Amino acid sequence: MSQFQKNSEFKTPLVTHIYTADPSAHVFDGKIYIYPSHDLESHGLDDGSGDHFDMKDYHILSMDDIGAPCVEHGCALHIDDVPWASKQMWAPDAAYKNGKYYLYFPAKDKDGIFRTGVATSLTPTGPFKAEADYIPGSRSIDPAVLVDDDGKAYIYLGGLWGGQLERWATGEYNPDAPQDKGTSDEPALGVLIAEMNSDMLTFKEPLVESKLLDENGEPLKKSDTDRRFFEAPWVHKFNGKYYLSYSTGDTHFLCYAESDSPKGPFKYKGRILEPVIGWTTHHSIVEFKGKWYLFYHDSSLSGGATHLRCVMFRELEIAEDGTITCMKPYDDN
Ligand code: FUB
Repeated sequence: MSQFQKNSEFKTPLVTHIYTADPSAHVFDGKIYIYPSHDLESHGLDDGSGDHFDMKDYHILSMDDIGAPCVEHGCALHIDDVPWASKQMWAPDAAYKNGKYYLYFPAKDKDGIFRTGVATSLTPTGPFKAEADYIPGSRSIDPAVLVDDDGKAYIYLGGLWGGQLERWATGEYNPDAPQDKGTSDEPALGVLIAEMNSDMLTFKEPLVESKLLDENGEPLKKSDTDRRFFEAPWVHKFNGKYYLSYSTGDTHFLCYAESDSPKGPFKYKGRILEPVIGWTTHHSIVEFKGKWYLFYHDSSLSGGATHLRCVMFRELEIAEDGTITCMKPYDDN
């Protein structure tokens, strides 16, 4: 065995009494906190609309150490306590700044449009209090927030199909925009990025789309479904560079791209994880005690139900130049 811990030790769901997904892991005060979606049984159709992901609250997980028991801290925020939201509390993220913890989450507003909400707490496990309205200028799904070493914070978000990113392709909301099925050679839609104001509650500037670039510096095409951005953005910093990782959606890979700037442009570098059991793949990357970990989910706990998932983690191998070794989810690699 290398210096990397055997990943078979980690390949089990962190909790099994509830379904969890989309794990955003952070180290706060020397402990690992995981901010996942809380999957529920639903009556929505599994038809590409995302309606079968009908989540209503968030439950935060924590571990004192790698290998320590995982604690589930109860309901930290319920949709009934979010004045602007109507349904579908999807993949959240959290950040710490100004002595407070911030929970960022997507949900549909009363008009059925995905927006980003923010809620605050003095503790990492909540309960969180939601702001009265969604973040002005927000749209689509899967917010992830990076607080950089200089204290500046950036939000990354976006998701195709049920995540409605295509509906904003012109900058205006078009409910009739077709879903991108990956058949065109036009440039694929990219992740949306904005710097946050120092209050962490609002964007400092409008969201700007950042196209993912190929090895020649050209935007990845919509037809390049093995590499193009679909959803689940996450940014980690390693040796001064910024790494945007994301899901390719209908091809089910986790991939990553590199940039010298937190705002991109990001150049495609490779794959992180081969497809898992289930349709979606969504993750986060975090450093803890000098090692790097990939938190991710699959649908193994429910026997493969797309919308009933479970979160787990494994150690990630990252070379000095930032290259990440691609893993097969059911091997010990
Ligand atoms: O959990 C609902 C959605 O499924 C997330 O927002 C996507 O990233 C996908 O994991």
